[in-house]
Amino acid sequence: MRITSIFYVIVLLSLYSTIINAAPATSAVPTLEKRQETEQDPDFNTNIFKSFKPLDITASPITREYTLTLAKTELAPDGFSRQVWTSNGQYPGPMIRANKGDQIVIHIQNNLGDFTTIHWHGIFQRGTTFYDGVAGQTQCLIATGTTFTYNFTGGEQYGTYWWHSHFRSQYVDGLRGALIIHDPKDPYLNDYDEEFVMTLSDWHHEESESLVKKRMAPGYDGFNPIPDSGLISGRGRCDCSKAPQGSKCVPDNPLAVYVIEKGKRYRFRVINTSAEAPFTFSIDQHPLRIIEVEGENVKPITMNKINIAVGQRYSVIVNADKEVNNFWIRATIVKQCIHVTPETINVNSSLNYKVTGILRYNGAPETYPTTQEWDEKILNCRDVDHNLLKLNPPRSPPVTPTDNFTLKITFDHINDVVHALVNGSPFNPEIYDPTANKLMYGGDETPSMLDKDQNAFVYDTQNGSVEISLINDNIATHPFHLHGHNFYIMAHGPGKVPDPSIFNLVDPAVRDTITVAGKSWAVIRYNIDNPGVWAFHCHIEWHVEMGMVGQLIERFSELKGDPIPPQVRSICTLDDDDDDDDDKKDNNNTAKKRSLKAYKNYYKRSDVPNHSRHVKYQFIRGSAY
Ligand SMILES: [Cu+2]
Repeated sequence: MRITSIFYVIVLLSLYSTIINAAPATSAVPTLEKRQETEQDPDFNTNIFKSFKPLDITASPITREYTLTLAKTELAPDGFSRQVWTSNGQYPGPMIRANKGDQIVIHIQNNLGDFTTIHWHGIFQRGTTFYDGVAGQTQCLIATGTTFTYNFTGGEQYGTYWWHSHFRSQYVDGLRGALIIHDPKDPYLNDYDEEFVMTLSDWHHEESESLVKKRMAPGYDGFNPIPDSGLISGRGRCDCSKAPQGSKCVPDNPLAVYVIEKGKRYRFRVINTSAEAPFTFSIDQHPLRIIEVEGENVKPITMNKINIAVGQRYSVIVNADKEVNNFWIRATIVKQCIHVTPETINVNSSLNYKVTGILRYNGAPETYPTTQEWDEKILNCRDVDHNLLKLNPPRSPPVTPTDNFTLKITFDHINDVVHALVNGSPFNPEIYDPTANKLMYGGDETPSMLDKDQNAFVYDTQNGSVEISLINDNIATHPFHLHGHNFYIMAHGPGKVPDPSIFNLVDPAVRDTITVAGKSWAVIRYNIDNPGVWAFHCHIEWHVEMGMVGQLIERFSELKGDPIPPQVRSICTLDDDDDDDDDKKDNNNTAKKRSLKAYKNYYKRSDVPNHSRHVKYQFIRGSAY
């Protein structure tokens, strides 16, 4: 064995022993560390409350291999017991970490009793669009009882990401976790001593599938389902006195507690993993020094409160320079952004919009804080002012885009069901025949052959750039997330007509998720440098189910020559013809076949009018939201 190989093995072994302790040393495929704290407290993953340091640097990039076992488990994140869709028994799912350039191999063992796909939110998937995990766009469904392996690298990417199911509304039920890529050359490495991850989310006591059915029931005239609670890193508190009779609910559920050492500086990576809720985030008496936004280092800027929309992430440095005590962590759901009418699902929710956790200095008593909130008020649904987020080092946007599109977002009724429309059409995922399979090597379609309800936007210019104008023609706020790229935010403003005279052509903010306010426009640009099929969608999951999704087909002339790996294609081997005779003849693949059959039957039974394909559009009423 060559010395370099021995070194490699030693590095690998030491890594596994430090970050993955659940697996025996001999196991070929280690599982992620189990993060249950004590036997008295088995309901929560708790390592998310443990600080960590950057991973050891390796001489060259290495492969990091993980297994996520997905299954439903009874947990009570806010005191109320329900079936939570867990990963390795945990909610939130385990944190996945790697260094810049590492190969990340993740085996998904699907024991959910349902189909799934997993998306790596923010990772560009350069050259691996088929590992982007979007059902109906980049891959077929992972059947229950089977394993599927994602295998990708972040390349030059670093920063704070997350992973979540991208099939139906599953992530809302718990299939979500953090994904961190450390940069050994992080310019701020000396500005902090340790790191924490913190996930924010709204939480529902009813399973999301049932909420989607109500949201898309014929004649429904309310807004998105009101959450029952908000969670910080999987912990929150609901009002058990309002829980339905016969349910299991334990009051005074433990809150999220982050323990810090006085004198140290901490990098908090804060991720909004909500179905809908935007949060205003702050820590009493502790200013937040922003250093990273969605995988982009920024010139540090200090704020006391920041708004974080669904899908967005911030790294902030918190200096433990106050007296040894307890301080409130505040993640307040921005009420102004949650629309409610008397008809709205769960309108009688006892949701406490003021979600809290505790920042506890080591040595402080285990009591609740008595600290006061920062004085300033943020009462809107806007992002942190883009003009304050300056890249470090600076980068300029494309000056003359070669391709441009307009996406106009509206709501309307189709057969008395409210849908979200992109340029007049709700997206209809073709889950048996994803776009990548149609267009990439071995597929027999061209982008022009895609149906209108595929909401495809096609550009094929080498060394070109794209400009997208988003026109939000309704009163709701939409956090739009782009797959495959970060984008430059050229400008945004009220009305329906973008104003190029206010575009920032010098130093605009760059991120992968932007909030577009009600009755407003936003214009973004990016370089055409990543062939693939990229989703572009509102990250409010209810709106996704209603159709607020586009697909960007980037550099088709290269895509059509790129093969999809056999293991990815193999889960699509089943056609969707309902022919029982065929089933009898074909004894291969029976588990998957049965599974697919079950899914199709489920759809037949389902009253979710999600798939409006071949339905004649019938616009009955005017605009709705
Ligand atoms: Cu939306």
